[in-house]
Amino acid sequence: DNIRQTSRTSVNCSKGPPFCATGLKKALNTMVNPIKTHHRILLTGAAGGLGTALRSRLGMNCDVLRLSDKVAFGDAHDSEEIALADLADAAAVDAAVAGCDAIGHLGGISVEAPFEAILQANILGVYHLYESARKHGVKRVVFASSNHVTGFYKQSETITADHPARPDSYYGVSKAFGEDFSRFYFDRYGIETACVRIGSSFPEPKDRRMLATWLSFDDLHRLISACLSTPVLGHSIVFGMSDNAVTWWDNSRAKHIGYVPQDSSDVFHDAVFARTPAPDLNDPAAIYQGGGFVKADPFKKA
Ligand code: NAI
Ligand code: 15L
Repeated sequence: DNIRQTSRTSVNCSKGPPFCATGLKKALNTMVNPIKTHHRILLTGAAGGLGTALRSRLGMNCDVLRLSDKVAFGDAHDSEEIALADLADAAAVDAAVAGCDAIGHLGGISVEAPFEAILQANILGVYHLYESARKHGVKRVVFASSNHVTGFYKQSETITADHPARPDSYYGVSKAFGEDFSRFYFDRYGIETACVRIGSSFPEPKDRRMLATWLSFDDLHRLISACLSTPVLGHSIVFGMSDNAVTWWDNSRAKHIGYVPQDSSDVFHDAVFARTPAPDLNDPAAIYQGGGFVKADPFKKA
């Protein structure tokens, strides 16, 4: 009944669709002010670290930025709306999604945690979000996936979006679920999603591993803007990283998005090396891309 009849393909292909990265697209991507592509964008996880960083930036992409989280975080500024919602609450999520034409889904548990908590926020939460998107006709979602979908690849390996998932945690499994779930909603209902496997997005890299995984806040915004504005997004997987000298990820399957990072962890290299000890090369946290997540204990009381 609601199956899209048009032929849709995954666009994680090296050639990309006809509209893929052109010089013009790249130029738009690197502009300070990205193009306004949407009327009302919903940003979940708005009270979190990345939500806070994006709040001041994503307003450029839309007329109205609707901010959602399960915790209160103050009042709406100009051109903002606030819609508090626990992602585990289907009705609250539905109310937050209604009236939006794109979603940046950053809400949820962002570290390893007991499975029951992950289940509510990250698994049921994704289901509620996409169901609401389907009901309300939202056509494009940027999903904050994570490098922990592939955290059990070694740091000596370079992977593309075509490598099978190797989650390193319940958390990583939940992000792999989100990637598969969004793939299903693309194939079945035509909702386009960029699954952004964010590396480590913080003001600065905190340790040596993050020199490879770092994504600046400005590059995160550039990447999300590119995902929102590219003519054909399809269902895409893209690694969220800045232009770091050392990297474990190959984004050649996401060229159609036209993301061109402008920042690099390289400027922090010497300072990070000076303040952090050399890693024990037998430590799983130094062997695998997921770092400490590969040995995190979800059963340990905080
Ligand atoms: P964060 O933990 O600072 O923010 C997550 C937000 O989600 C919080 O404000 C929290 O209140 C909210 N939240 C948690 N459970 C919820 C629920 N049941 N209902 C509604 N809201 C809920 O995390 P951060 O760093 O801002 O990350 C944002 C997103 O990006 C997360 O999905 C995370 O998994 C993903 N990500 C972040 C990375 C990073 O380096 N910061 C790396 C990879 C992925
Ligand atoms: C993530 O997925 C987490 O949300 C973030 O807090 C960092 O730990 C990041 O990965 C990382 O791998 O550095």
